[in-house]
Amino acid sequence: MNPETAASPARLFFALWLPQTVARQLHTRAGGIVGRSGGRLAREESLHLTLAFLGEVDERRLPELQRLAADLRLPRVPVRLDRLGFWKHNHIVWAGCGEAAPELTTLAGELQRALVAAGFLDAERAVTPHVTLLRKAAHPGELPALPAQEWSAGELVLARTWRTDRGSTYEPMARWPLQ
Ligand code: 2AM
Repeated sequence: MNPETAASPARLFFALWLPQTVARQLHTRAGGIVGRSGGRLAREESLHLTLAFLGEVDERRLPELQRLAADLRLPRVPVRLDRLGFWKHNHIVWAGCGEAAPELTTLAGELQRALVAAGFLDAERAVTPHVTLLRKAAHPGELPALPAQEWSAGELVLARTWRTDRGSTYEPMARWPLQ
């Protein structure tokens, strides 16, 4: 095991991963903001939109979790990110959308319902769809407009995160197609 991860067990979450072209666009834009805001740029390859955060899961329950995800069988999700924003309470700069597609709300809702029923989550939580671009940022001032970034998400991803000295690391573990 990587010594950096030994002291902090993996925590799991479900997400939509960004296509490479969109991730590159957003990472480049975030690179243009960090000079004003400071903070830590999320790595281009780890950019994602979280649907449900589970925290630590006993690895003996992983097969059950994987079956749960495989049984969902939900449609592809159109995603449109068209604005940049800053949240003071957690110091992140994000890309998000005015209104989430109903397919995204349905996917997050069905997923969370199944996770609650199986005891992986205490309660459902409303999802505010966003992609975190910068962490530990100060107020960046007025943010530039974001030309809409649109794609059709075709995979539900189970990923893990762990904290290291250099921030959090995110790694996809399993994927299921959305049709
Ligand atoms: P964030 O980007 O808004 O910080 C992996 O940590 C992902 O799960 C991140 O996208 C993070 O959202 C989200 N996350 C982390 N801790 C969470 C929590 N306690 N509740 C909800 N989402 C969380």
